[in-house]
Amino acid sequence: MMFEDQRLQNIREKLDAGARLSFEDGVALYRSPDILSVGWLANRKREELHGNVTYFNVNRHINPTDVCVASCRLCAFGKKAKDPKAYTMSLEEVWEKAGHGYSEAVTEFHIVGGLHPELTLDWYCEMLRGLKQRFPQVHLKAFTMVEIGYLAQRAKLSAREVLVRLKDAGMDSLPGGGAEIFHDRVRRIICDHKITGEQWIDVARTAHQLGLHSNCTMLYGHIETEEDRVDHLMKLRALQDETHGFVTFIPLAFHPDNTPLQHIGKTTGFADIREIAVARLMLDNIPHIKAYWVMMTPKVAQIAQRFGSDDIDGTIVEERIYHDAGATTAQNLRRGELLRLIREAGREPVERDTLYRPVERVENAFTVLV
Ligand code: V47
Repeated sequence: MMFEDQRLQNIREKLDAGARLSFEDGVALYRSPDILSVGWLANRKREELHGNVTYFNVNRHINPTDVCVASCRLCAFGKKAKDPKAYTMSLEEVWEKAGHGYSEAVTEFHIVGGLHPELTLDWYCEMLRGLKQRFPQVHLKAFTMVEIGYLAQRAKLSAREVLVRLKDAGMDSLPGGGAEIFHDRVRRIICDHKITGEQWIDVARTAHQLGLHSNCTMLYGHIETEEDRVDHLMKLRALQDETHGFVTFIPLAFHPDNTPLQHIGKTTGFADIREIAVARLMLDNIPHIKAYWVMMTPKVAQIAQRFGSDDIDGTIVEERIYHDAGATTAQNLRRGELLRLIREAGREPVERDTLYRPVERVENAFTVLV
């Protein structure tokens, strides 16, 4: 089979020869109208890496505070401390929230929040210790690189020192948020109060050097160009060559509702699917590509399982960041529904823990097989 689009045909020949895709190849993948051929290439790579398996997990999101000193235009979640609608949980409330709806099935707490001007590094360490004490078997995937950078600035410590202390207190890995688009021109407009793209990469490098795995993300569908997206993916790929610390890449579609960028339209199904496929092809060294159903809807996340994705996130309990920005998806998907979505896509569902070890149900409980 030959592709009609000559640029795609060249890319296919490069991939057949085991060569790495270039910046120009990335732009061509974004610009080709032939989404089926782009998807075919991505699916081939996905099956090479993961066969027929689609991974999912069972986690609970905990957002201890929405108070944030930054005022990122992309965000509908953060609030100023004096806003009557803002909230900050006490430590007891965090621990209580973690236990609310908790069952043996939960293998991960995903913990992120605003950049709070008063909560200290010690407070966060105590929060982690309290969670580990109460839920010793649950993996703590906590704090974006942006939160680490802010805690370091406030505590007048290096990011390394902050990471060491949080790791000692129980942090097991880091989620991928806060990366947005690394290019300065875009960052100045959508998130000018956040650490720079270079700083994000530096914090991730340090985390990986300390033996902590992390995820990585890219926020697309706002004011960025195709070149900005390829640049972002190539920066992630370069760091991964160095550290091998990234586990999963998650493309995040911008949700404009309730943000100062409301005039920007929502992403389309075509754009969401293409993002998964291009990521799979450009990020040849990052093991997993997640189609986050909360953001893309379960229907699109299902189709993504044939366009390069091997992960659909999971039965999340309570999500806030996307729902504050207008997401109308359910806040959780029952296990049975998730299994049906995966099976109807012709894939074999495998429940995983954060580091992709299979989890099996044994006598009504869930244990991790190592
Ligand atoms: O960093 C914020 C994005 C991210 C909006 O690591 C928005 O497993 C769209 O990183 N529209 C947080 N996006 C979510 C995140 C994540 C999600 C699921 C799994 C993992 C993981 C990480 O959400 C932020 C930002 O990029 N975000 N506001 C918005 N209005």
